[in-house]
Amino acid sequence: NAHPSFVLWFTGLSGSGKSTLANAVEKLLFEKGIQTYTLDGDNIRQGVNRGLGFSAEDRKENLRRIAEVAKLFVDAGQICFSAFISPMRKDREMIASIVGEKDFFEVFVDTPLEVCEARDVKGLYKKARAGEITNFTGISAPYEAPENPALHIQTANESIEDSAKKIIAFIEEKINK
Ligand code: GGZ
Repeated sequence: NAHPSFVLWFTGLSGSGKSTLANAVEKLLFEKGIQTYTLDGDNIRQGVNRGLGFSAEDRKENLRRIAEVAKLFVDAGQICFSAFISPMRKDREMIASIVGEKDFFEVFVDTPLEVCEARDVKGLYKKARAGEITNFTGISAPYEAPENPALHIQTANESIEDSAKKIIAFIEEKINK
């Protein structure tokens, strides 16, 4: 009854809903007896990656280390979710090659900047517009949208539950194959 292990890598702007979605999916899977682990800013940027900032170089190093950690979860037989902006295509390619192409699935949490900025849950967009935060993704730093994601989620048009169900369907398809 072992299930396959792999990484679902959520990419999208700050406030796009990456962690919220990963947590919703995690909860639904747990109810079905499938355990997952989510890497996100709360458990990574405060810990292993404390001290890294948001320059292009620091983001790359942030993501490289996270990819190595995600790979360990795959080695341990787990399903791992990873929720980081991961704005650059090149860096996501690096991640895929560290994790291993066959175990890496990109989930594009495609929430338009206007929507993320209107939500502004943490007030960061306001600060970025005021120049109090520099290098802010979508405002003063780039975001390169995935061209061919395994899953494309548009949170502006559907509920978290509906988005989560799509992701669950994708995972169950892989598990039952
Ligand atoms: C983007 C920033 C920045 C800058 C602080 N740019 O909404 P949040 O708060 O919780 O998510 C954002 C998080 C992004 O960290 P990641 O590790 O996901 O980024 S990356 O993949 O690019 O390395 C935001 C907060 O950190 N934050 N400053 N300048 N987001």
